[in-house]
Amino acid sequence: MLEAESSASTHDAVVVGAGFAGLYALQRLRNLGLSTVVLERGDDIGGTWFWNRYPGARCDVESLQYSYSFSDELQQEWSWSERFASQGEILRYINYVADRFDLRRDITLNTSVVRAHYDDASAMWDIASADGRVYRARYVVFATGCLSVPVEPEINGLDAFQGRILRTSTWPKEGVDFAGKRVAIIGTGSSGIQCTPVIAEQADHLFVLQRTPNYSVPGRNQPMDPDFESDWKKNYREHRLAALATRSNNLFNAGTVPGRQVSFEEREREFERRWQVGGLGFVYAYPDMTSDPEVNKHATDFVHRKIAEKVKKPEVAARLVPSEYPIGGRRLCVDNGYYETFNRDNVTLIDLRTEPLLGMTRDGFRTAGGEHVIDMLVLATGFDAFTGALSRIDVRGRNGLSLNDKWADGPDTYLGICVSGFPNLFMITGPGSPSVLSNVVLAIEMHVNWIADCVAHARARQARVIEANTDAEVEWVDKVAALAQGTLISKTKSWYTGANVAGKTSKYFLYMGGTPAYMRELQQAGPDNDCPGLSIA
Ligand code: NA7
Repeated sequence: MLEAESSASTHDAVVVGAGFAGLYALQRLRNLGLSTVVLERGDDIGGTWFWNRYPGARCDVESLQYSYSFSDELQQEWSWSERFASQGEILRYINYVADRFDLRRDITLNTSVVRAHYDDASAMWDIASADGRVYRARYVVFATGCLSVPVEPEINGLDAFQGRILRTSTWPKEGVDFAGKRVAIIGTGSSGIQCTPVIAEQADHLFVLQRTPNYSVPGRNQPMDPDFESDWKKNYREHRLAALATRSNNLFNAGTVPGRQVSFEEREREFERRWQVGGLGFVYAYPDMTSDPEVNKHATDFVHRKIAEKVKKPEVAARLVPSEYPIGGRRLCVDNGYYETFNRDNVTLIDLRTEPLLGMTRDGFRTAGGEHVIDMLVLATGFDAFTGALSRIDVRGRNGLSLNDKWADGPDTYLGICVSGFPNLFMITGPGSPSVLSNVVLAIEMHVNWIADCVAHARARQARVIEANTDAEVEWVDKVAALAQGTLISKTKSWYTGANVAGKTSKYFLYMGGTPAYMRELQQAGPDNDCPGLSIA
């Protein structure tokens, strides 16, 4: 029991997080008639798009797809200005949605949730913030994001550095002036790859400290074509349904004929065509891109050649070519001029594999090759994905069971939404669901709709408790593991497998069966079938 419980404010539901997921959860739960409050640690809404405001931040899903589908009026009235929306435009969109659906009145900002304890007797959750406020609610919905807790890298002497340290994951709202500055960036994942070209254009000198090269395809971002947009809007519903019928609920014009069945020359033409179109569609050229070694090697070699063509100095190109893993093992990056940046005179690539980083000094950084003076250090070093946010909250279910204890060997869930022993707790895009392998806005809507339908079902039966059955959870965990078995993703070290966080249990965090199969699972597990994997009492 929490100390300030007597002064707790009581609600039907508490939603934690006011990003895409939290806002839609509020909208749906409120429409069910539930008194709902959203608690957000930031001083404004937007989640990922609130925090990651580094220069060059942009979505890698096309803007007409990376948006809510729940309201056709919204779909029709909002206009995206570019093929891939910038962070700023997505944040404006989220704010527009909050105003349009009058969501702000139920959102409490500057509220960092630190504890959520379930009380068996009342079947209620007591949720406490860092500043001691307590909220009681029947339901708690964690809309805390898959990539919301940054990893603080272990770098010797970081405290000794007298210059400015910036993090892509918590970029200053007022922006940063790089003019005349010597800058170093650590991290060459999506965040690093996106901001490198922009910082290079402004800074006096930029050092890019690369530990593992990543694969990146050109985004070929461009202003929105008004004809394309209006055509899309005329058939929005059909486009959404078509997207949901694909594995990643994303229209990439995915190829259906296996690459193995076509000639090398034909594959080469198709890779080139997709390379020119730009974006993540490159890895959807063939259904066996990541499963057939020959097709995968061809795609990998193709990108290696492209890097060598773009980067003028062969020794620099050689360092940028990923050799540790084939394409598709990690999340593919989408860039706007990343490789070309290394042709600039004011950019130096430092390969930490051959020239290890020894640490920071007062005035810069030191590698095995010597010391470099810098004014600013940018950390683009990634996130404690999937479980990071929940593991930092003291969540306790039945009989005081701690979620961290329950998940000591990995995050067992039912559908990636519920956890047995934790009644009335829901996660949106939680571990064990497709989450980041899909267009996450539609994945969020799918989860919120399922949760809302289950809550409505329970309320219609005047039930107080919705809880995943242990058997159903075990079955789900086995299914997730079986689907991941042998995949390139499961064999490659990355944040997808938890390998980027020291000591993190490497388990299967993602459902890899694709969206249509996952939707069938949700349908079978939902109220239409009387929620067979849940105890509703
Ligand atoms: P990522 O993709 O996890 O990238 C983090 C990068 O930081 C990666 O290149 C890491 O190298 C590097 N890193 C981390 N720690 C260190 C240390 N100590 N020294 C040197 N380099 C380090 O995170 P992002 O933010 O770029 O992208 C995450 C997702 O957000 C992205 O896929 C989109 O979906 C949005 P490593 O590869 O571990 O050797």
